[in-house]
Amino acid sequence: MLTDEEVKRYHHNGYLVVKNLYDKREMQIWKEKIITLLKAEGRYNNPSGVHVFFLHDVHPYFIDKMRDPKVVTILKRLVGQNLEFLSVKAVYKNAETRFSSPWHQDWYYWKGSNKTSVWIALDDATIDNGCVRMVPGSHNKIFKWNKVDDPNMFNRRTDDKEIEGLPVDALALESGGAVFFHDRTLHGAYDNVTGADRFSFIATYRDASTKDESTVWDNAMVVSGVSVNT
Ligand SMILES: O=C(O)CCC(=O)C(=O)O
Repeated sequence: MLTDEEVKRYHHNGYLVVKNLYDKREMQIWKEKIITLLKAEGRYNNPSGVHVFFLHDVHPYFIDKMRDPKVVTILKRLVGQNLEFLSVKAVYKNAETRFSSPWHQDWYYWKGSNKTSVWIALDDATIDNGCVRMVPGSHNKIFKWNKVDDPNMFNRRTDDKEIEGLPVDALALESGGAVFFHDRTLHGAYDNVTGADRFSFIATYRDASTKDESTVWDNAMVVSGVSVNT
């Protein structure tokens, strides 16, 4: 259960780190399952190191994880009593996918109502192997962004020069740790200069009591309360 201080910090910074949300051994199981799923879909060698699983494609094992009270209880405190799960993204950086994830606000990709995502460390994430970094307070505005031709799937991004002079928090986290973040929080990840695995799993939810005009998702799973969208 979050303290009032943590909830306040989330609203102030646009993100909240929750260490040890999951057990390290459990993260190894998730990672092995994700590798099996990606291999089965022929996605494991995808040079982008990114794959989105929409609801119809999420394995029942992970459906249960996405509605686990462990994560839903926190989201209810941060977002509200009515919640829908939308999709989950595997980001698998390794010796072949070493590049940094560029600065962006997730909202560029989906628009509509605001969403909240949970970035989960499946491996220990450090500055050297590409942990995420966030600009605290950036969720209070939409930053300038460009559409670029990026085979690695990050084709909507904010130029590095927009970040100059802003505070940047590097979120090194041991596996099992999580970052809850607003979809306007400006974020990216460092290069993976170690070449070792740095896997993350990013689950996205929305406030189900707010009508969402986004066209990215055909369906959603209510994980708490009722929805005006489904
Ligand atoms: O490298 C990462 O894990 C961050 C990826 C990311 O920011 C995103 O997919 O929105």
